[in-house]
Amino acid sequence: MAAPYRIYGMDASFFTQKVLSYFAYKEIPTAYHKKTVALKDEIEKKSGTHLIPVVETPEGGWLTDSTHIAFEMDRRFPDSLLLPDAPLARMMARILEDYIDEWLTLSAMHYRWINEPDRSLAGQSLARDFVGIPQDAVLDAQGKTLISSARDMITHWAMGMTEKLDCGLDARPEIEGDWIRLVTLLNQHFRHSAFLLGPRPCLADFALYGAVVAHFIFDPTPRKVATHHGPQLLIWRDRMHKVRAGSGVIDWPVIDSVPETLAPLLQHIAMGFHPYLLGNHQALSGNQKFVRLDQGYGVRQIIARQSTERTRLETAQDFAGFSEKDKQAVQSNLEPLGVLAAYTLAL
Ligand SMILES: N[C@@H](CCC(=O)N[C@@H](CS)C(=O)NCC(=O)O)C(=O)O
Repeated sequence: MAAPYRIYGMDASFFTQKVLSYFAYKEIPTAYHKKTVALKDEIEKKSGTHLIPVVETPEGGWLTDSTHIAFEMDRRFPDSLLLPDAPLARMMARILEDYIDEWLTLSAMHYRWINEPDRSLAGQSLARDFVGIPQDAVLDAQGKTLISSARDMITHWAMGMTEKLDCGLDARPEIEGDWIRLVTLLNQHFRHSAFLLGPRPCLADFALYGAVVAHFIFDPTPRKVATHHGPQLLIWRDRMHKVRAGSGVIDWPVIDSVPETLAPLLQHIAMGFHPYLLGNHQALSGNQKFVRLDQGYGVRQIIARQSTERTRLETAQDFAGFSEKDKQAVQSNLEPLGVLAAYTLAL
């Protein structure tokens, strides 16, 4: 059997579940390891990042960042590409993935850390992975002490992040209203479409799957919303869980206009995330530390993030590489929905 790709991450991690799911879809030989405290220093030294997940290739190289890892896996396993080449479908997939990776993470942090039942469940799970105690192992007194101090440390870190991202209690009406609307829009879309772009999953589906399984249906509070407003989202989750590229990957559908149920989802992204995306670009260009946003719920001050700007630029560069004819076709479809402006700033 071929040597596996080693994925180091944690169960209750958004990006770990995203990467695990597209490795499973592409049927890549994989060994999944928890990034425990015992392995932490060595992994961080070798991979060059403290973020999870990271992937060690069979030849001993290290890959980081779920989007970059996906591109590398597409290069190595081109029979099951995660992104379509057709310009409109490709841009929609990238816009959706950017939103899920860079904005939905704030909602995920909010729900996980502001309510005690969510905080406690997730804290336990992350602490067990960190300490290296299996999720279902019965804890003795020493185990309980270890888990409790790891949980306190993780919770302390998470509360600091929640503050920096201004996604704590003050942002509750905005973030929780947003989650209900998103679930409703996804429910409507998945009633008509097996995956985000039709019959075949794309990278944005795997990003959403990571978010859903690691956070939004793992954490009890957002799960209630998903169960109530999003039965189709749960059916899609089951479909994603099982989907494999297999020997016969379905062709990408021909998409020459925005599907009816995807248009409101893209507008939702334009109204919620893109003011931050544009503000983040301006803040970083002007050496400002924070992005100030007021979307009708009062001002939020969210830390400016280089990683989000890098993601924006990579998607913008993809668009810039299209032919003039393809650019026009994408523009005529996506500009009216408000999702292209952030990707057509001067590069
Ligand atoms: N852009 C990175 C993000 C990775 C990331 O933020 N991972 C989270 C866990 S889901 C993490 O390691 N957080 C720790 C931190 O931010 O310090 C990716 O796509 O892989």
